[in-house]
Amino acid sequence: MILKIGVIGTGAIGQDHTRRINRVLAGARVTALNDVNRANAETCQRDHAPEARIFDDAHALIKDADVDAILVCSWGQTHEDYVLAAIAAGKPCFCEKPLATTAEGAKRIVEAEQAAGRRLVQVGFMRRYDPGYVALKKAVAGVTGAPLMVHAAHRNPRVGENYLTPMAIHDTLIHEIDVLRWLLDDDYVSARVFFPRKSPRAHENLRDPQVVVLETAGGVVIDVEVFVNCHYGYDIQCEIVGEDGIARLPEPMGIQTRSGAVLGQPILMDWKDRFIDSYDYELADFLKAAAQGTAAGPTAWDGYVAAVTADACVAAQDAAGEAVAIDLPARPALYA
Ligand code: NAI
Ligand code: ISE
Repeated sequence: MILKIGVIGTGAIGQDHTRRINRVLAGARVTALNDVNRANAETCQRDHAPEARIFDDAHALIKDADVDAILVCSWGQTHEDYVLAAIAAGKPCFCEKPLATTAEGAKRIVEAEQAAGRRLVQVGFMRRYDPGYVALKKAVAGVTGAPLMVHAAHRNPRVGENYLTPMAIHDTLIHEIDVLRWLLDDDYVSARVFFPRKSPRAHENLRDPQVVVLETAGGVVIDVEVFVNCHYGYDIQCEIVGEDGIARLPEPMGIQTRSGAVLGQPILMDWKDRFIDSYDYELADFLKAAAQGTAAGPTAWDGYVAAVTADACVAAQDAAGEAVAIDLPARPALYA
């Protein structure tokens, strides 16, 4: 059986996921596309899914009998509405991060999924599928011994004028919030944010860089540098310091050169290239589970925990270095 997929939001990642489903992965076809900007859906249809129908109404796409599962790849503030509609239609739904832009929104999704009685939502936290992070998790379970500290960095070459200070959390740090919690198998209890001197490359309404310090229930202290105008590349770093040793996230593969008295290795510039394998693996996982009428991978609960943590980090941006507490309710049985 070929699974029929409807994609909502056909910008950068919606087009890339459509390409992935139709040209890289087996078992599914994109049959329906929607975007508030119809021209983007037409570009996606022309380049990656010539047989797909374009819907002017995303809700009609979700309900259509010729759509078995949904990919939500529109802007973050639209995710909740579409994911709730997919759950109401009983269709598996892959939602790009963030699951919702508020913790209340993510909670409504968790409650709807619990009421449906089965998992229907996978959140696009693709780093859990990255071979480097998978190897790091194995190292944490073995060679490093119990973790004490994590040093991490999330650097983008540049961002546009519409990227504001809280987006460094909701849009960017959100990946570390999820993957570090998964790596450590621990939850966060507090967040602090520190702002060094502002980079002259950051536009007027953005405080960049910033350092987020998270503390976990198990007493691990994590510092993450978020620097979205670093200029030189898309650079993701992570080092775990444990009782018995240290483990670092491997650099992406790149040819090493020796020339002009310099030992060199290229640095990627685009997030699409840095995690290209993980996007393939996360969607393969989604398609496999969706064919059984359910969802796998990062859960709506993970999306909710990330949203609660992100809200605390945004509050900490205005707390002059003071700690903001992170309180989580008990994890529902569906996500045990
Ligand atoms: P984009 O701006 O390139 O594309 C978003 C598309 O959604 C646009 O074509 C826009 O017209 C459309 N759209 C907006 N509101 C809509 C609505 N109500 N209904 C239907 N379509 C709507 O943005 P991009 O970079 O593709 O990001 C989309 C989502 O994917 C965001 O939530 C972002 O955080 C996430 N993302 C995840 C990445 C990852 O590494 N997992 C990487 C990049 C983006
Ligand atoms: C973007 O939306 C992503 O998800 C990328 O992975 C991240 O590195 C970037 O900062 C975000 O803007």
